[in-house]
Amino acid sequence: DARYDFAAIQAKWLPVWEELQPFRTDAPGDKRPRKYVLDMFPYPSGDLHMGHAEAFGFGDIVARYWRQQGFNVLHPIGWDSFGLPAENAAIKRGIDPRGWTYDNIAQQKRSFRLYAPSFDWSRELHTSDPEYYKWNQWLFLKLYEKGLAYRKAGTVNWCPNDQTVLANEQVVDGRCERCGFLVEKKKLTQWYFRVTDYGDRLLDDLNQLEGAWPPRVLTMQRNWIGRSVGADVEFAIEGRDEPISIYTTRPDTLYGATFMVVAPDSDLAAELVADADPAVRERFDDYLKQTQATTDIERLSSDREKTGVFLDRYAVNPLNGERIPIWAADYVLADYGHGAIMAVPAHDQRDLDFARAFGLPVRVVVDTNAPVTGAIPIIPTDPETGEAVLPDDLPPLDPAETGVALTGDGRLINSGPFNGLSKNNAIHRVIEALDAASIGRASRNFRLRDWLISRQRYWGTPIPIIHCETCGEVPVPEDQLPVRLPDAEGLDLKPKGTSPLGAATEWATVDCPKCGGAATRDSDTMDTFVDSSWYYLRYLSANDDTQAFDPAEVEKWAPVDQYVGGVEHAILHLLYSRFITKVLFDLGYVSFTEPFTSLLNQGQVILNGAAMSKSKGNLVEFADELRQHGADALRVTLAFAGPPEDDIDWADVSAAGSAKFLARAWRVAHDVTSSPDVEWKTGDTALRRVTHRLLADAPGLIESYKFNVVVARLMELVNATRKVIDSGAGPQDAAVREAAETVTLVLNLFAPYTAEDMWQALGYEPTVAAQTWRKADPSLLVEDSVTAIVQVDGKVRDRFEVSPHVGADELEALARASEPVHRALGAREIAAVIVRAPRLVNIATKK
Ligand code: ANZ
Ligand code: ZN
Repeated sequence: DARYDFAAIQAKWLPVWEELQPFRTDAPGDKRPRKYVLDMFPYPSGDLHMGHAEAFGFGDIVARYWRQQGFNVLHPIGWDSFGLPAENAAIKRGIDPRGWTYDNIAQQKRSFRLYAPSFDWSRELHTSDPEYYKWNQWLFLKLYEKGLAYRKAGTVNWCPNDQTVLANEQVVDGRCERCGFLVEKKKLTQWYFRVTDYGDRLLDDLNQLEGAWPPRVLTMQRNWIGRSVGADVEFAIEGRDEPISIYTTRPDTLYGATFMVVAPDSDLAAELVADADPAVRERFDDYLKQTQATTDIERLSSDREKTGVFLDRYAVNPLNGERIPIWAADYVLADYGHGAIMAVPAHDQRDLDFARAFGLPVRVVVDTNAPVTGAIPIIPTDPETGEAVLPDDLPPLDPAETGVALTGDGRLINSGPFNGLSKNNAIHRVIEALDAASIGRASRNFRLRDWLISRQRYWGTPIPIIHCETCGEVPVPEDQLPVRLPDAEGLDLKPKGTSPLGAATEWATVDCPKCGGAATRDSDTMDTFVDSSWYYLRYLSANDDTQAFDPAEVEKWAPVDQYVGGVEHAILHLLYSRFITKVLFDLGYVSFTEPFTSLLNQGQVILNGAAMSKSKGNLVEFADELRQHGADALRVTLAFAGPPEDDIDWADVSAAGSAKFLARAWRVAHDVTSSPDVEWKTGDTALRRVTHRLLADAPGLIESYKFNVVVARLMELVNATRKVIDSGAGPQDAAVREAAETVTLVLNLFAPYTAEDMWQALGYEPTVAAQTWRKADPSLLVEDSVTAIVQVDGKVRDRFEVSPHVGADELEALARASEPVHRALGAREIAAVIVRAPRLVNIATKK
């Protein structure tokens, strides 16, 4: 009498699977259609944690499911193994980041093997291997050739404590994510990828993903890209040859522009005060310092008191010739639009707050009380006479007094030839007029910035550029890739504002590939988001040392059918992958423009309502859980906890309960006594119905990520099977075997070890994972029944269950065939039969 022992089952099947390698995808001549299921690859910062268990568990359900549906499924694994945590750990302990990284990879790998996702291990990759990062460099050069990788002096986030630039995502509430120091802005020469060139496509192509990506991710992407549509307008400046361009979304309000504001930290502001008198300059310099110590979030905040300085310069309104003062104020950002605005205080709240703070004029140019076509005006009445006051007669409330800007639609006033136009018409007409006079044009802007990809760090991909005094920037010739990272030994990795690689003199000193003269390597390394932007393609040719990826393999497998990962990557990683995919499309390397056809964001594993962390001391360790409950119970618990998108509170679930369920399922398979060649179409019909319902429903449920419902249905089937085994029909019933086999096949999605062991108990060879899904028998799928009533002369004589779709003829026939009805009728003759399918048959007899 065997007992369910997860550890023994794991130890039994792991070597069998490693021998069989059932998940390799490279068999020649494999004619099956293909699916590509991908989990976001892990960062090797320690052992795997519960979040990995969850995400990889879910990905594996999908991968195993498609395999059972007859697909050749690619489900690869690798490591995102460059990056700051390794370097910081190395600095702290005085060790090599390489050793730390690869030790962690080895640990995670051991845990993965035991957890047993259906990976194709033959494609394993590590982004920190030269075999991988060589192709990062290749990609960089492709972008460089296209003008999409460039170097510029720009304002960057700078942590004064860590002495390094920070990516936008490393700045949290204006502070350094790691040390908490206030982040400063600094002008540095850095490498960028020109993502903004792709702003329109990155935004518009999101429409293709509607319904296949979580709505909130689509929204986050849209907001991050932040396309705004408006116009550039040129303002002539007194005492300056060149006009100043401003960007506005409201060219219709141009007659209401009563002053201009430039960003204090823009080149333009510096130039405008260059010749100003000393008092003005001094005030400006003070204000600039204050601005530089202010975060963008503060600068953009609407409820902050407005500050600024007058620059003692004037611009000319291009439409009405009015002379307007130019101010510098921090609510205008240097790196958006042109870093300068026309201020229209009557219709823009920020401008109004500023005008009221400094006593600048406010002029209403859109009458927001006037009805515009299509809008139904609310007509107020005069409180004294009770008569309607026509909206045209109501003067708009004066923003200068109310402090509330008029931002709504309306009709133009105080605007010369544009008076009477609605806002939208006026926008078009003003742009036309500006265009005709060559002083403005339609334009748009993105919140999205170019991607700053250089890091002054050691543990990353060296940028394949050589700086030569004669030739300038020279790309490293492709046949000299990879530019290998020098050994960390002897290098000071501590952040000090310049790249540690620069100190590796022997490494950095090279001959210029163009002129042969003395030159130096670029010492920056790439943001690791570059590595992860295209790794999904590398899996397709992971062992190919002649190219980044084989276009023929890409054609076969990509794009990814199902991507699984955390919502923390909803913006940057996905945006960068989408960008690089579009670039590769434009370069002719791939034939699609979106990398991930559908996306599942799993929730977090939390504890007692709170996120788990080492510092809080509430960490549930994956390794402990694995040891205590086994891989299968863990997977089932995660799948059963609720919809996969929701957080899982580990305090509310029971891995022990899952283990009990698994033991019950396992027991059922071991109790089956009929042989595999039973007559399938026999046995307990009620049980067969439950079996076939599950076979029919599970595909739709899995495809809509309702994994928890499938587990619940499995539990139901196990219980129903147990009942029949313990009843008179017993373990030899064919329906019992059918049910047990179905449980095994479906359980393979959630609990592969248990399922494999059950499969063997049922008399089959490994592996159950290679078995195809069984088709439901439609005749066993009758829906719920309803009760039909038969009356004879108004008295109920019989009731029986029928299908809700029963036809009138069929129902009448059933009624006429009923024994009790026969008895009630006796010798009387039927006069009329009224049928109201499916619920009622009324029989009237002749009197
Ligand atoms: C005049 C105006 C009148 C504006 C009005 C708005 C309302 P989005 O939608 O975010 O693109 N703006 C332009 N460049 C700016 C900068 N560098 N820093 C801060 N603000 C800037 O917003 C575009 C609007 O934000 C522009 O339209 C401009 O103000 C301001 F009734 O121009 B508007
Ligand atoms: Zn040269």
